[in-house]
This record gives sequence, C-alpha cells and structure tokens, in this order.
Amino acid sequence: SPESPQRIALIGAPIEVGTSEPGALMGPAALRTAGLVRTLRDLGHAVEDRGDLAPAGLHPGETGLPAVAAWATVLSEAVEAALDAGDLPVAAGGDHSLSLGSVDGAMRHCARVGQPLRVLWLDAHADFNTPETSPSGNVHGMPLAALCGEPGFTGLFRQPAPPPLDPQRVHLFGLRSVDAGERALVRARRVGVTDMRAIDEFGVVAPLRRVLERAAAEGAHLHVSLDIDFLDPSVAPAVGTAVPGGATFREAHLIMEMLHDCALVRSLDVVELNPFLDERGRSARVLVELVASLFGRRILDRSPTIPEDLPTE
Ligand code: EXY
Ligand code: MN
Ligand code: MN
Ligand code: MN
Repeated sequence: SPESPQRIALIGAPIEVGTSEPGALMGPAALRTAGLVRTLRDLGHAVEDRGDLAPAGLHPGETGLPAVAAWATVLSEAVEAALDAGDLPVAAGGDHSLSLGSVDGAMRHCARVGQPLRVLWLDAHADFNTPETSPSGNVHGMPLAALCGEPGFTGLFRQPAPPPLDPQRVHLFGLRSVDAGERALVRARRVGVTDMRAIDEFGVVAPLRRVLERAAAEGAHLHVSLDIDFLDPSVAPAVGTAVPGGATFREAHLIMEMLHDCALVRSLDVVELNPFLDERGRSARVLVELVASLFGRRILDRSPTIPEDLPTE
C-alpha cells in the first residue's frame, strides 16, 4: 500500500493578518475543541499536535506584508521540517495567507527530493490576486499569485526561494467568486479550474479523477488546501468570505474519500474558519468530519460497489 505517513503533524497557525474580518485566529482552537486530534487518533493515526506557531517578534494586531512574511517563514520552516521527517503536516488556520508558508515549505521539500508538487485548492475563490489587482488589499486573496511568482510580493518568502510553483500544477476546485484581474491571470497562466458550473454539470467525480490521474501519473506530492468557504454557507457558515452556491456536505465528503483513496496527499491546509461567526461550533465540526474522511473514515470498510440492479452501460 502507498507509503502511509509516519505521523500527522498538526501545526496551529492562528493567523488573521491576511483578512479584514477578525476571528480566524480562533480557528485552530475551535478545530481542536471540535475534536480534530482525537478523531484522527481514533482512526489509528499517530498525531502530534505541535501547538500554535508564534512568529518571533510579531506583536498581536500587527498587519501588512512584514507580518505576513513572518508567518510565512515560520510555517514554511515547520512544514518543510515535518515533510523532511516523513510526517504529514496539517496546517490549521487561520486565514488562507498561511498557505504562503505551507506551500512554500512543501515546495522546498519536493525540490529537495525531486518530486513534482501539485496543489488542489478547494475554494470559492481563486486567491490569485496581486497587490495591484486586489479589490480589497487582503493578502488571503493573493497566496496563489505569490506562490506562482507573480510580481508585487518582494520580501515575502525565505531566501533563497525555491523556483515558483507551476500554475499548471495548481487546480482550483469549487470556484464561484473571481475578480476581473485574477480571472485574467488564472487564464493567462493556465491554472486548472473546476468551477461550480462544471461541478453542477459533471459532479465532482469526473473532474477530480482527472486531477488525481495527472498527479498519480507523475508521482506527485499532492498538497490539499481546504478553504472552508468551498462549502456552501448553509453547511459551514463560520467564514468571513461566504459565497452562496458552494459544495454540499456529501460532495465535500466524496472529494475527501477520493483523496484518501488516491493516497497522494502529503500535506494539508484547513483554513478560514472563523468561529466567532459560528453557532455552537457547527462549522468546526463539519471541517473535522471532512478531515476524518480524508484520513480514511469510512461508512463501510470497502469501496462502493455498483448496485446489482443498476444498468452498467
Ligand atoms: N477575491 C477577493 C479579494 O481578493 O479580496 C476575496 C478573497 C477571499 C479570499 C479567501 C481566502 O479565500
Ligand atoms: Mn515527501
Ligand atoms: Mn482561500
Ligand atoms: Mn475562499
């Protein structure tokens, strides 16, 4: 069976400098309270909770690019070290700017071991804005542009920086809210896209299977970045950038189960949970359920079989 991780390393990143809606800094605590560690241990995984990162010298409430860079550095170091140790890092956020660090750490690890890196970005948004194209100036709407080497992010990444992420190895899944500037970039850089219209027409299986087949064909390290706003707000309302018309609970579960089955996932972000916007921790519990499915929770312990009476053609 595919190499299973020695250990899941939970890395808390109570970061919210990337957004203008405070509260995502409580995300890691809410995920723990919702049982993230216990749930994964109950599935038989060795889980080490590394606690929450705290960039040196960063004062609470500090914002702007220097603060984002400080977070990116500590996250990149933590994720790279976990991967080098053969562990599977789970970066629990915190806003989506944390991926500047987690994906950078995965890029450095993959460059060292000579493995291609593919990124599956489950999100209502493209997160492909630059400081120039962004309508809000919020960095959580920019991580993919920065990671793919777009201009305007000087001083953000640890030096020497690895080669930029190949945008054609990034796949946006669940897209339904894109700004004009980033739409042009996503097209021009040929980023992979499965938007909600494609999911409406074809479901999640066929589009996702294509992404996973490409990743398997090149033996890629698959990094999954799960933004809670990928889900429909009725499923997980606790997010500052909710967009109607998202994935259902079952669609999200199916994606997670397919990701488990493909055994290619080597690093994970769980981001944008803002418990302050939640009621009774409902959204945090939804995320824990989904992560459990990604790590092997099953209804039955076998893959589905076509019911006998279903016509096969
Ligand atoms: N595209 C909008 C912006 O750039 O401000 C909204 C971005 C939301 C980003 C969240 C993390 O997905
Ligand atoms: Mn590895
Ligand atoms: Mn996002
Ligand atoms: Mn989003």
